[in-house]
Amino acid sequence: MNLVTPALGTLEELPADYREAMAARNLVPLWPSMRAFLPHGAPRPQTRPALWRYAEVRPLLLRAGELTPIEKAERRVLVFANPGHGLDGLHCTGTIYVGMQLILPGETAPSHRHTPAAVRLVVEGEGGFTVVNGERLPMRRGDLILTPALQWHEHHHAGTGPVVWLDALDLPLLVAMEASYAVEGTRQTARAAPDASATRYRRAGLVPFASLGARPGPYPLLRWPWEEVRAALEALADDTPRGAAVHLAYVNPETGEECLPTLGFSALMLRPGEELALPRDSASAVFHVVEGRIQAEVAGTGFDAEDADVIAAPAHAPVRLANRSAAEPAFLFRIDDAPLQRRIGIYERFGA
Ligand code: GTQ
Repeated sequence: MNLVTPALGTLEELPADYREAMAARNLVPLWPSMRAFLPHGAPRPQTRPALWRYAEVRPLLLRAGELTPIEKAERRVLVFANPGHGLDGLHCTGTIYVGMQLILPGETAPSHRHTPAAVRLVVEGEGGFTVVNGERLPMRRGDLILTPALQWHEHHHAGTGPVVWLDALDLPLLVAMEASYAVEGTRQTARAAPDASATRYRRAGLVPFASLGARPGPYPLLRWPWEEVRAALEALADDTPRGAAVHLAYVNPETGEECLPTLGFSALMLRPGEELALPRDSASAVFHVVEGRIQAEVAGTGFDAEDADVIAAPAHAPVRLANRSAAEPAFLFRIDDAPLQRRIGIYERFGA
């Protein structure tokens, strides 16, 4: 059935005295804004398909290292501002904040905690590490590191040369909730032990025996080393027909659910020359090339991307990916807001 709804009344067609009487009492008629707030059929995202090239970001980030000492920055980050949202709102998509952070040898980004949750994906450099609630988490290229909501975290650099990583936070969401704030802390004492990815959660399918009786806190694992993720993708590729997605989700090893309640993380492998249409869904997403050269088409806009580039995809946008190399695999990291959408009951996956 095709419903035909009439055009709705506008503000202009209302008498001026009536509009003024409303405005003076902090009242606004709904109907002139009805369609903007509840568009028919599908959302109308402000977020635009967009690409940030690491080759362009890197020199500007390194220059920030010369211009702004860490004490003057606290976090030395260049934020990827989606052009559909303007430069001030710090949106990469409607819900996802993304930036790239630089730390130089000997520097410390001091301890703090905040209501937005964060994830890091290491882009380059050796010797960086993050401490989360006393756990020392080495930062090697491609590693994923969580700093969940309200967990103390600080970043250090004990090596040489710049260390750069991608930050993704659910910040726009917390800002919309008027719930975003941070607390400063003192330097944490980091335990010398290896992190849980090398000890309690060394292997998928095995958890500490004691977990069966009483589960540990909500964030038992905070670091996923890239070498493990890459090897898992390659093994999965051997058992996946070409054209079907080689796609792994990062999950909480105790619950099997997404790592964070708001944002989801996953890694994709494209075999040489492979093309893939991702199932279209209601989530917004950000793609980061970990390795390789890809062609992406987001809601009809094409991008050529390579190592460390970032692409924003609005909610509901169809995404196609292709590996531009006929010889080498390509690896992508995806951040999406599907976990939040699932929790509030609005996540949808659409047919081709
Ligand atoms: O490293 O704690 O990109 O607090 C933005 C806010 C990174 C961080 C960001 C932050 C951090």
